[in-house]
Amino acid sequence: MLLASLNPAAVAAGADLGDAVRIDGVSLSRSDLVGAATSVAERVGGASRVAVLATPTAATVLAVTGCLIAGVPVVPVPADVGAAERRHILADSRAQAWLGELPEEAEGLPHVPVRLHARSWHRYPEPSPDAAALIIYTSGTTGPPKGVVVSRRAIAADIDMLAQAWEWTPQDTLVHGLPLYHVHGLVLGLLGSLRVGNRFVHTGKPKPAAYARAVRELGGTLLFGVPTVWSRVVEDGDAARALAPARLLVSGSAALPVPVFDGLAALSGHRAIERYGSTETLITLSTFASGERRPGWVGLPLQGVTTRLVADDGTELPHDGESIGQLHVQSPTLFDGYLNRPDATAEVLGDDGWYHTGDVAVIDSSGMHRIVGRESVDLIKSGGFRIGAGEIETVLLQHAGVREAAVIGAPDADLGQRIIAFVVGDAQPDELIDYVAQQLSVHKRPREVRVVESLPRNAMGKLLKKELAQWV
Ligand code: MLC
Ligand code: AMP
Repeated sequence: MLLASLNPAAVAAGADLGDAVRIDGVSLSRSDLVGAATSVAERVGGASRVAVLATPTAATVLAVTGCLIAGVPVVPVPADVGAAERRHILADSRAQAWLGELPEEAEGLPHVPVRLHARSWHRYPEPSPDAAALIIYTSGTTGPPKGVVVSRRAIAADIDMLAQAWEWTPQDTLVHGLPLYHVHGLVLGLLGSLRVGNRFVHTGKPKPAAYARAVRELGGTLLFGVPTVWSRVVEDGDAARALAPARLLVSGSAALPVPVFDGLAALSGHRAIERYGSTETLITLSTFASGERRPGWVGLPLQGVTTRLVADDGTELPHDGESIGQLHVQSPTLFDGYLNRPDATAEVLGDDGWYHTGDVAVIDSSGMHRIVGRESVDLIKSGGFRIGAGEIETVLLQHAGVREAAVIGAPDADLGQRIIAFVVGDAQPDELIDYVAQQLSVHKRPREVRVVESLPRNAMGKLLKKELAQWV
């Protein structure tokens, strides 16, 4: 059973000890979760796909849980989604309804509300492990986001692998304040907790003081954050020191800078666990609760995962801690393809079952991995969000005041990378930042727009992004 801790028989037999989920001022026991989510399942059962505006609320928790009980694939929609991205996700996924919260514009879809106090004790048969659980939209280097089809089997396998690596048990209290529309917050944080059976606390926003409070007042033991969160925790020394009683601090979704690792260790006494993955593979590498934690390195393959390093000419490179190559992964947690995009799937998933991550890495003789960077400069990670430069350029070019646009990710101490757009035209920078926030998602907006006379191009007219990066 995917959400093993919600097994109705176990809940009825008294496994329901206190609150299982705390979010947005609402506490739900395991029996509340089963009753209310099964009531959701009754209302969506039979749908082929539903969209959930994934705000950090109890409605989102119950919507996703209800769909997983009924075997209805969920399309999580970013809580801060803009108009063009929302239309794309709905059209591409062919979601049949909005379940839970309604966005500003429903785009003509019917609405199925989530009722927090409704209860149903109907028992659903467990859907096939091969069935799709989630379709998560994620950015590529060009074009609009693609829907990554994630099976129930992949999710269950990943959580089990991580539970083993992190010695994660029902006695843990997992704390995070991350979005519930990506792998980190939704799959690992929420679904992980509902599978393992630990208490789950969502802090709303991942503010350092909120993490400190969750440890102090709620006994948080297992804390998740993207590097930006940990860097802000280190900046706030009191919050960092308050995390000392926790069991594990886990960082992922982007590279954890060594000074942040060191700062956390000095202030909280915790050497953070790093782990690495993607929407397409879920989490495949991690350091272990009982093993070495090496700053700047993301860890070893989880059980069942194999990796290889491949050179540009296709030959395999040695695991010598120095050779840099493209990282390929084989894992029971791989996605089932991009929805409606067999072409794009074939580009990253070989016939031999190896997924080409697009990341460049080294592996040492003990199997420890270091992520060196990405193959493409057009895939940006900002605050742990994956954002395609092409996606933003396309939107900017739709603005009447923009003739040319080029987007890069510049190094940023807080966000890892900061999105900067260079435009040729007569629009105002603030107006363009707002325009992207309204069309895509607020978190995809450029943090800076520079209006320039012309963009650097070679003799063929090709944009020279490396040169642009040097302008910053
Ligand atoms: C600012 N705001 C605007 C705006 N400018 N709103 C509208 N229009 C504009 N032009 C508002 C925002 O709405 C928000 O309001 C506030 O300003 C701050 O927003 P922000 O600047 O974007 O937040 P910031 O503090 O920079 O965010 C940092 C962060 C965030 C760490 C909280 O980046 C984050 O949550 N990252 C997590 C990403 C993640 O989970 N990735 C996992 C991918 S899965 P308000 O009111 O909302 O505060 C994956 C797999 C794996 O990668 O390995 O895990
Ligand atoms: P996403 O699909 O949003 O999960 O983004 C996946 C990408 O995030 C990976 O391909 C990496 O580029 C990056 N990533 C995730 N975790 C880490 C990590 N621990 N260190 C460095 N990069 C990471």
